[in-house]
Amino acid sequence: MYLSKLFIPITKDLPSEAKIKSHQLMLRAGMIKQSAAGIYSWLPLGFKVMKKIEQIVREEQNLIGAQEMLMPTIQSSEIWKESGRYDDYGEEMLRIKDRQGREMLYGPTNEELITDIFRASVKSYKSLPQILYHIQWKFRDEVRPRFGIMRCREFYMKDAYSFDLSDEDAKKSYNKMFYSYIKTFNRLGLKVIPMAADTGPIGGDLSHEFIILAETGESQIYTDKKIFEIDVNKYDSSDNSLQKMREDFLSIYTATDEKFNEEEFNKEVKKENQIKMKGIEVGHIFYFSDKYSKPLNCLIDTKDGKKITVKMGSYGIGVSRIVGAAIEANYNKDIMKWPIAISPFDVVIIPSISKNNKENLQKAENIYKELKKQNIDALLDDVDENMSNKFKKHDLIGIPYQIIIGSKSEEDKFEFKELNSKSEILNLEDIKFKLKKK
Ligand code: 5CA
Repeated sequence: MYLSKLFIPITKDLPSEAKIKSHQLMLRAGMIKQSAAGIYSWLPLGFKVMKKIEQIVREEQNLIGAQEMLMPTIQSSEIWKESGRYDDYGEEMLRIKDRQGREMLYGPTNEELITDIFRASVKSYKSLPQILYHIQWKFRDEVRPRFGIMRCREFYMKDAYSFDLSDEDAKKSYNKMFYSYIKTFNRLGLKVIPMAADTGPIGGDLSHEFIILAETGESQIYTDKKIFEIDVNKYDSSDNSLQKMREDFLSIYTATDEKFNEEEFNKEVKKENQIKMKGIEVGHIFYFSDKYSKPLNCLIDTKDGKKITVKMGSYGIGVSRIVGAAIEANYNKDIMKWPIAISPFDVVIIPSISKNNKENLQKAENIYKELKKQNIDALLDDVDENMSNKFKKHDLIGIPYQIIIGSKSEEDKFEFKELNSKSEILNLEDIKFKLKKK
């Protein structure tokens, strides 16, 4: 993509409510545009990042055997009345009447709808276990939407639902999802901490939040650095291995404000390992047994002819929130550096251009074509402006690698720079090799 063709309305003017780095950066780099309070349009650059996150989430869900489907955003109130949550959900639920006067709602989550689909389709123990998921917009009428897309009203979520015959099996599904989440966030290039959590309006008695450390987070976190040393690749998806993984995580001190105990923390965690920081919740998993299947009468025939309620859990990832969280975790001293897996482009080519010297642009175009052949997604900054402005702009866009064609480059060697590190002078073959390795 040539930068001159990219729809990227970079702006300097920021609204006063843009208080945190990610909100400011996303507006300034033209990634999103607010269309109403807590409701945003995703412009090409922001959309591209979000789609990359979505695809990694999808691939990791598929790897544990979860099956993708798609449920609508608009739901009927009937099933919510059956579960008892139509009244409980309160003002956070956006309620709509259709032309027949039927009560509808914009889904804030899908436990009821998926249970309704399941009870109509599955009757026998032979069809279990199952994990179904979709990636769909949700609406929650937050009292105080803030921080841009981090706490907004309309947001994009991956929500998965597991169905099992027994509570014991349901906990195995829960462990599988726990494992998948750690792998997902590792692939996204984000350091995540699983924390035992309260279940809130979703319910149940077992729940974990997945938190990314960032000063602007809403949750206070206390933990031990050792948590980042657990290598999830040493486990596999067998029940025993997953149980061991859960125990290994459990053995390390983690607490939010509500559960924090200073004395315990100092006893269990060495001073130099102590982390006391704010964090952003990017995922949340719940095990709630038959909280929904019971009122919705979702019954399964067992092998010995009995009828039992199906045991369930639900598992959310805030796909759109992760875009902001990744910025909060990586934007430092006015320089943004995307983790390569979710960067909007793999590399940006920045030629120094002037009206009477088009030679650098020509070189840049040749490099661009070469990279394209190798499936390397490059952005070519063909805009005619001075290099210092260009660098400022790219500090904002945050593509982690730059090929600079200017005063330091030679006939067939170019300046190759990873953001926040020293540059090297390399020929194109070496640059391609380096980029391919990333
Ligand atoms: N049904 C369950 C799991 S599928 C559920 O809805 N869980 S949740 O309420 O914790 O939401 C899942 C994830 O969505 C959260 O971890 C968070 O990352 C994201 N999320 C929740 N509310 C918002 C919001 N207002 N704006 C942006 N993202 C949000």
